[in-house]
Amino acid sequence: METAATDALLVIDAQNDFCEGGALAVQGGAGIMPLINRLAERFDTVIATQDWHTPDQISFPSNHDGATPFTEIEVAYGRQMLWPDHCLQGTLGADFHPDVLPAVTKALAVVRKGYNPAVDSYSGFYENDRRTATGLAGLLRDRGVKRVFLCGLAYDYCVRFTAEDAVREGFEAVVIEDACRAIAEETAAAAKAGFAALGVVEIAATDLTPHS
Ligand code: VGL
Ligand code: ZN
Repeated sequence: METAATDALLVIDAQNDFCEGGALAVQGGAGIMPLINRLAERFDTVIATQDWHTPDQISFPSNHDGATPFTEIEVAYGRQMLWPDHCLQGTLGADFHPDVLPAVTKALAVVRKGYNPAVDSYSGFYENDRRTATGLAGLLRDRGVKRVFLCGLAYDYCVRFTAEDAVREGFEAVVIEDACRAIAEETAAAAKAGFAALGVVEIAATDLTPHS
């Protein structure tokens, strides 16, 4: 698959808290950073997302009496998974992983998400209420982007929701599978099914050839 000038690489939540030793560590998370840097070199447009929560974030167990992480609660916009408190604004855990700095340096924008305490946000396009837009779609359109390639963390949550919203927003979406890592097997399988249903394409990094 050849890249085009109208492609963008979306680097999803390549942050310390999603890597080994972080608050919501994804197995193998840090290991994909060198590949993400190599990918970023091949795209004219790179945009990063950054999970960016306040302490009163609704998906934090610490804000619900007796709640445990990885269980679901009912909130105003539907069911919401509780996650270990993570990616607190201004903390080391919310920083980009040091190994991905070349890609983040190349990024023309960092789109932050999850900063609304009452609504979690997996997708880089919309908060989990599915109504509040981050502005990413407009940014991409204004730049003439037609197709987005996705990499980062986590495959089964923020990569998945961003890829699916990209298609809903009228972009082609291509997930670079070996440049992602998932939180859990079962949700990774659900992501795959969702991708197939919505027309999100999956490739390996080696399938990519840069445009001239
Ligand atoms: C993510 C759960 C909570 C992600 C972020 O980046 O996939 N998952 N916050
Ligand atoms: Zn989060």
